[in-house]
Amino acid sequence: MKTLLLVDIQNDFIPPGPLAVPHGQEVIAVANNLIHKYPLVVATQDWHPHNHLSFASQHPGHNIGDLIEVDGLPQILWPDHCVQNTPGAELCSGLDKSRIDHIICKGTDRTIDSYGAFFDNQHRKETGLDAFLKSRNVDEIHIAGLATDYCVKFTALDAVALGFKTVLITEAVRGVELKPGDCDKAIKEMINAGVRILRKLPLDP
Ligand code: VGL
Ligand code: ZN
Repeated sequence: MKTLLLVDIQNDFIPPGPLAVPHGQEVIAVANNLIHKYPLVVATQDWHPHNHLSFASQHPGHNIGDLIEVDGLPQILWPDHCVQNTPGAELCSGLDKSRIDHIICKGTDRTIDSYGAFFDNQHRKETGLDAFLKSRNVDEIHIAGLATDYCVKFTALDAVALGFKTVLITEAVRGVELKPGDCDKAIKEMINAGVRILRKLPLDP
């Protein structure tokens, strides 16, 4: 069984959100088309407490984009984003939510960031996505959403490592690209790990 995984298609990641992914809004229409082509659709939400330690605002003297250490792990500092129960954390208003079967929240622990949909960044805690997909006999995951060089990448790498056939649909993802080339690099990493790349789904017969 196949599932479509919609990664972090949330208001704060779409222009003019605080952590807007350039052209992020373009994935909404693509996702709305894809949603009808899968028997199961799962969405993730970045879902941070207001004082999450990935926020630059929690580290006086540091700026957005700085790389620091939190709890012994490297951490890029982001603008405040996807704070639990705020409009910015909601799935984008244009996204067709009626066909989303299950939602996974991540990044809920103040002290640790969580780019991937399966685990936090230390692989200490699971989000429940693996167990949910296995309970539905899912063996193949097709990934769409934001951001190619962070959450999408880590989700795809973890999916392969967990034994899922994993497909990245490139027309349905966009990246942050803090440094030029980050998205290409992320896609190469995914290919090397065994992720299949599909530009778009084949047209209906
Ligand atoms: C993400 C940065 C911080 C993402 C989440 O969804 O790619 N990026 N939090
Ligand atoms: Zn986040």
